[in-house]
Amino acid sequence: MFYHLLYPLHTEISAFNVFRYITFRTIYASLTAFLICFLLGPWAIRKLKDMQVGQYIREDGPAAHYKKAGTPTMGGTLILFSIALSTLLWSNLTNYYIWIILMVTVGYGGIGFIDDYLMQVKKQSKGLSVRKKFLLQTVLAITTGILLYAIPDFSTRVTVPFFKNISPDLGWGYILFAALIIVGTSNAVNLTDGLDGLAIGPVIIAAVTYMVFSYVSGHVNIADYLQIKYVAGSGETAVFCGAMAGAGLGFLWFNTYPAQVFMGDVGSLSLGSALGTVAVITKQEILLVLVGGLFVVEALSVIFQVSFFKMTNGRRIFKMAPLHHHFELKGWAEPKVIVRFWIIAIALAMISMSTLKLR
Ligand code: 57M
Repeated sequence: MFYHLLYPLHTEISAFNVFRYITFRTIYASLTAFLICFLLGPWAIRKLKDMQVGQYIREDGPAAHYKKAGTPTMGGTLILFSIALSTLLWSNLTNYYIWIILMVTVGYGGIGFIDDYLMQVKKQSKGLSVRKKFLLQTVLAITTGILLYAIPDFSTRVTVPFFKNISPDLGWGYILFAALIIVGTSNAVNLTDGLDGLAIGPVIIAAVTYMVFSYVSGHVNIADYLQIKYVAGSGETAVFCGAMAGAGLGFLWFNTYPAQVFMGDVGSLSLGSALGTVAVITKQEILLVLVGGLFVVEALSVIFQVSFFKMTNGRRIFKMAPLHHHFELKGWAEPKVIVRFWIIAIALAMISMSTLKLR
């Protein structure tokens, strides 16, 4: 909004020229989202407590979690609000990608919100059924794929990290591919969200990584220099990524161990879907497996554990899945698991950035 209101005034006040720059707007989008989350956090936590949106803790989980009973959840509502407001304030609202990514993020947030609301407020033990949740996620992801496919110059080629000469063209199959990435990332972040700050930390790291990729893929000269796919208009999604990282930091202030609030499905599903969508828009789709490697490993630990459990009538590979529970049950203190997982996420982000040169 500032771009539309203030930049045109640069002819009279030359300082307003700064609103033209994506870099400037990205930094201020991060700060705005951070401040909204940070300042409204205490009020939001009080409100959630008043509404008795307290987390129920499963008795079959690690015993260390029993003391978390009653911690307010659905803090993701605040994250979503901060991201959306900050993006609307700082981005160029004529950019198609901004509306697509806002639609996906708010849409997935809505699915998570219904699930949380049924469980936490209406006290229905199951919330949305797994089937309904998956169906809604798939419909929204396929709609996103179609909207992107409909953009005349949007490429249906897939970028393969480290191999600049390999980029298979999926044609209309790209719609399904994009949907798979969005649904997969959303659920993987959801599975990771089981320790204080465990999901939001790597979400911030991935958002910052994709902020860089958004900027370079949307800059014709830099994209050409780095020999990566140029996506006209994708630079603006850097503003969204900045808002996501800022909101994440503001939320982490309250979600860090010992957490005063959890994000709930409204947070985890929406943040995961946002990362998946940015990866698709910037044409760095497969790279997300590396950038979000931690989410992938957590999801794989569940797939292997559940398959092995079923095949062997109750035997396990890990002490408990997802993987973070395994380390907790091995006796690692919760903050140790969290920080070590963050360290891995940072290392993976650095390797991912290196693909800009190693190709
Ligand atoms: C969400 N949710 C947390 C909170 C958060 C198929 C199966 C593996 C699925 C998996 C599952 O349901 N995962 C999805 C995980 C829950 O957190 C809430 O959920 C929101 C995210 N959706 O925002 O509202 C608990 O996680 C802890 N937590 C924190 N700090 C945070 O910042 O400590 C969350 C956020 C919270 C809190 O304790 O209550 C969760 O874990 O439920 N299921 C599991 O993860 C279960 N695994 C399991 O059953 N494994 C089996 C295999 C055979 C399937 C096994 O390995 O034996 C575990 N989760 C729990 N108990 N709670 C194990 C049992």
